[in-house]
Amino acid sequence: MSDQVLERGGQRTLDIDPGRLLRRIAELARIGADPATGGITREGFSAADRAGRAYLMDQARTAGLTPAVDAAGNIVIRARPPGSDTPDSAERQVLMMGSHLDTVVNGGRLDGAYGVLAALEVLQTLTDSGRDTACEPVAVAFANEEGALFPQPFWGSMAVAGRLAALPREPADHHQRPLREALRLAGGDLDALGSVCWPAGSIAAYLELHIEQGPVLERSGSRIGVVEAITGRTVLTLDIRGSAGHCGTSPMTGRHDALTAAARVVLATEHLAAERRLCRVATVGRLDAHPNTPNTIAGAVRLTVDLRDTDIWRLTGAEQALRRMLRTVETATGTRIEVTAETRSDPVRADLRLRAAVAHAADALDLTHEALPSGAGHDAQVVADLAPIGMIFVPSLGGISHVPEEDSRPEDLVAGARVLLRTALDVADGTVL
Ligand code: HGY
Ligand code: MN
Ligand code: MN
Repeated sequence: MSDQVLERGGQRTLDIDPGRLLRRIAELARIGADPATGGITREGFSAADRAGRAYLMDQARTAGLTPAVDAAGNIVIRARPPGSDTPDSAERQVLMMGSHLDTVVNGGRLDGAYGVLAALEVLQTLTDSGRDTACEPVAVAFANEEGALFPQPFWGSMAVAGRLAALPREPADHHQRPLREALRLAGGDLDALGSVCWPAGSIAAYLELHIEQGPVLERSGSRIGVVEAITGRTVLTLDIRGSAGHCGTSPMTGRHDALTAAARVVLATEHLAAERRLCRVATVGRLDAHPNTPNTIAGAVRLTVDLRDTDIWRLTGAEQALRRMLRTVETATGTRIEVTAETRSDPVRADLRLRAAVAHAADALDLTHEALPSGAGHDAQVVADLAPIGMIFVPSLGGISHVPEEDSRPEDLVAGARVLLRTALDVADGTVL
């Protein structure tokens, strides 16, 4: 039962149901799992992602909660059907908790999924307890946070924050398949994105529980991470257009080889961060060549650039340096390079009051904790447009993530969810903000 009590120094408080949380994490991890690699692939708006979303909504209904899908494909889970609130409760602000269900390709079972299932567990625990709270707790699974198939990362949280009003182009996946149908199959509607935006002031706070995905907590031995800031992130899609041709009959001079142009871009992107240190990290993670045939000169290449830094001016400067470099590559290779900004997410700082609440909750649970920045991006940095944000980390074994070996100790997963519950209780009771 979720209303187990947790005795802590004599104090009796509400507790989650650890077995139920760990069971759901294990069940969800089977969806999109590749037995050959042990990795999980549930790219945003893919069939596997839809299966993971269906699992979450089934669990919510079985728990007596009400899941709903908004036009961007976000899953919003409430204790009662929308509109069924009593007049006074209808005015209540929301305490939003959540993360994302979609994964990278061949990724891990915890990135995103842990935070969503912990949010569900906390919502279920609070609802079952029958407590009246000043804020209405809500659990959210943001759609397509990773941008693994449709390369607009933070898609769902950007819609909630009203950032998708003017789409740079008709969203399509890396194979040019339009998003419209995939979004519809997930319950969304590309023509109704404006309805997804939450009104200013409607969210009292947003809390996201997540694995650290880095080595800091494991090395220090702290059980809980109190996130102080989230890195800024710029994700660009580059379309390089050259001239395809026969690789045997085309002389080396006069070629407009899109793949050699791409190679220059890949190495120059690494150079921006590794040698020139213009930003903290710079990565080309995906590259699709066309026609991608051994004996044909590539006529077109699409690749992604991911730049990160905690300083917005360094991030901006790195992007400008990249764009200057692209002009040089165009001239040297006779290709044209078109740049689309998929997302520019500023670095954000967590709310000091929420940081203090997370630290207080960890103390109450006798859990050691430390403040640390996040090198990973999170929906929280977009929701920060609308509300104060707080993030809670638990240690990642080996400090690795986005790989099948991504893992955390069960006791840490439970501890993190307990900190989320205790923090949510304080925020929902109106004693924090
Ligand atoms: O890329 C990131 O930092 C996150 O995993 N989406
Ligand atoms: Mn991730
Ligand atoms: Mn994540």
